[in-house]
Amino acid sequence: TVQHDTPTAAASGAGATERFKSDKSGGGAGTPPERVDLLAREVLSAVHDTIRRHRVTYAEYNALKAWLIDVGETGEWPLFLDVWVEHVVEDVATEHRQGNKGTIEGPYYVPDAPERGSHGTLPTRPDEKGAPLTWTGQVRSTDGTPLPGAKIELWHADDDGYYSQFAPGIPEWNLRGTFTADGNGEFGIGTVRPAPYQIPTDGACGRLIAAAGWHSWRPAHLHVKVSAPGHEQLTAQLYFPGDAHNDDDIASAVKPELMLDPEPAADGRGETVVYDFVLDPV
Ligand code: MBD
Ligand code: FE
Repeated sequence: TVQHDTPTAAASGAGATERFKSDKSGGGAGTPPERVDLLAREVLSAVHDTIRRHRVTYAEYNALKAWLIDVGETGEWPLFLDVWVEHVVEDVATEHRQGNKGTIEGPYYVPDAPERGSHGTLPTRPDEKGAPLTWTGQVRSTDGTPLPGAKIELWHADDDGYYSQFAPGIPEWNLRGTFTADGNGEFGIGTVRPAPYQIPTDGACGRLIAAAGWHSWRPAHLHVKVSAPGHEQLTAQLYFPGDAHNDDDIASAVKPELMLDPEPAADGRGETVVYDFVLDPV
């Protein structure tokens, strides 16, 4: 492969940064000054306390400064924040829910993936690697009412751990699609089982992981966003039992409620799984 066809942290970082700027960067505008003052002061004071408690040196301060510059230059602010911070924001934002548990969105969501109907398959390449996975389910409200027309947006990495639109050489909407629940709120999705995922190791986040002696793995996961009129949108990820990283996800995004229970398919082709969603009314 030539250089520009090789997936790099900087290229996926640039993609994630662009994506964020166009979809979400206006979201926090209008945060009142009292709130900015409070939060900024508390975060800075936590940093100051750490410096005093551990007698941080100039060498360490400069290492941090170099690293922060590097995070920006490799475009990894979305990755860094989503891996090490978003899970707490998500917990706080969804703690009141009666319906499905959710988890973090991560940096690789793209809105408006092509429609696949109520029962269909995600777009795959002819030689797509990974065991076939057939998933059926129903979307309901917390009172048990089915939600016909609910939207299920699904996206996941390929067997090499790459997401379309964030790594080179993958068709634009590969392994991304939008499904619409039928008159009973039911849906059926065919895809391939994803592989465990390693966050890019050749950027600033990878350098932090190496310097701290951590690992860079997330368990295999399917990302979803589920929405229906009059209901809170659910952002979740679904996981597979037995994955080596279910208990030590680098992004701290696994919850027991999000574990799938796949079974070998009756026709011998891969696996089938049933997983329903329950949405909270707004
Ligand atoms: C991912 O695929 C992901 O889901 C998260 C949360 C962070 C980095 C890469
Ligand atoms: Fe992911």
